[in-house]
Amino acid sequence: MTYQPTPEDKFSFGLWTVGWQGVDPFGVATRPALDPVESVQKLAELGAYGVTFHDDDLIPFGASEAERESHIKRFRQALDATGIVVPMATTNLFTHPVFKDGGFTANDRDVRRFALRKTIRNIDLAAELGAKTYVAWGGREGAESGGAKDVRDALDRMKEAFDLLGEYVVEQGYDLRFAIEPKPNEPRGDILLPTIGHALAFIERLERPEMYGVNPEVGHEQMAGLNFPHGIAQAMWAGKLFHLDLNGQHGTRYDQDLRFGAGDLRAAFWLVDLLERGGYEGPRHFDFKPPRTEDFDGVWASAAGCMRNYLILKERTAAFRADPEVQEALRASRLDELAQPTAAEGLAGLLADKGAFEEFDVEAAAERGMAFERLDQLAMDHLLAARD
Ligand SMILES: [Mn+2]
Repeated sequence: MTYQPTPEDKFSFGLWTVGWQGVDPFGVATRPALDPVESVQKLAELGAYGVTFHDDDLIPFGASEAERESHIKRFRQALDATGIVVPMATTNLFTHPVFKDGGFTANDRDVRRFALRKTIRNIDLAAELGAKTYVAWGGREGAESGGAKDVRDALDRMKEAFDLLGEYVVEQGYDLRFAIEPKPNEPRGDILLPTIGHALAFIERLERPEMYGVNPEVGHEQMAGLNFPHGIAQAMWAGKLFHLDLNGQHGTRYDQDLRFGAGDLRAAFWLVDLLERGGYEGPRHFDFKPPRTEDFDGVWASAAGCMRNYLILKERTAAFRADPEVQEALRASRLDELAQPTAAEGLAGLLADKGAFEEFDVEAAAERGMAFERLDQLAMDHLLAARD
């Protein structure tokens, strides 16, 4: 295996990932700005298929109409020349100081109206460039103190914003769906819709719930101490995994945005297993930050590493599933039984079945081992390539 990515692997990167200059709360930039055109060319060389962007990644905030057109034109030429596509776009509602208290849920009504218009403007561009998914990460939608935000009012405003955006997309006839990106904190002390579960529940309160799904990020769920593959599985089960952000994170600390495969490698193994077995057909999108220790060689090594690690894990999980000993171990752990309905014959049948209760040998069932440890060690052996 060479682990050489091709466009068929559907790997995509945000312009803001490889273009991150290394500005953090304690230090200034360690790398110069990267021209989006160069990013597109380099990502194409590395074997990626797509690039994504916030409006401000492509067109500097406050640019004139003429400047805007020229940035878009150059970008479009790079896309055409390389065959790189734009599967997703999103809005920056967090960098400019006007968004210090949020966009869709800012207490200032005029800021909320500006945020909606800024989003709508970039939705037009996203549709023009062929994007099918519009991501919304509300990084500044939150608070640092209890009295500062009436969360129920803020959720009303969040719903209002998404309903208006959905109405706009329907009116324009765009083939575009929204993906809400949860995050528990950072930059706000507490962010609204902090986890996949919160976002899934919120979506069901919208006027057109079918237009909205989630864009979960590995590190964001892990910052909340949650099991990312479990969250992804529930999003898939709900038909709501519209997009996802792959990266790496070491547990509950600041948002590390390490390259995919760094951080919790076992979670990454089970995630790739789930995506590849579960029929996820969307982009494998990387939202990471090449550490500020790196020069541009390190940036591209980091981007290549994201894709390489995905392909290695894809191979490792396929080998795990194909191994006859694993299949036997899965049966020993009764995964096939979990896939069977508990009472296919219906409630009456369950109530009439003495074997289910009156004559059930509770003690014998309690004594049965589940054989999960053997199964998990087989997974470890495959992950570490110790069974080849
Ligand atoms: Mn992140």
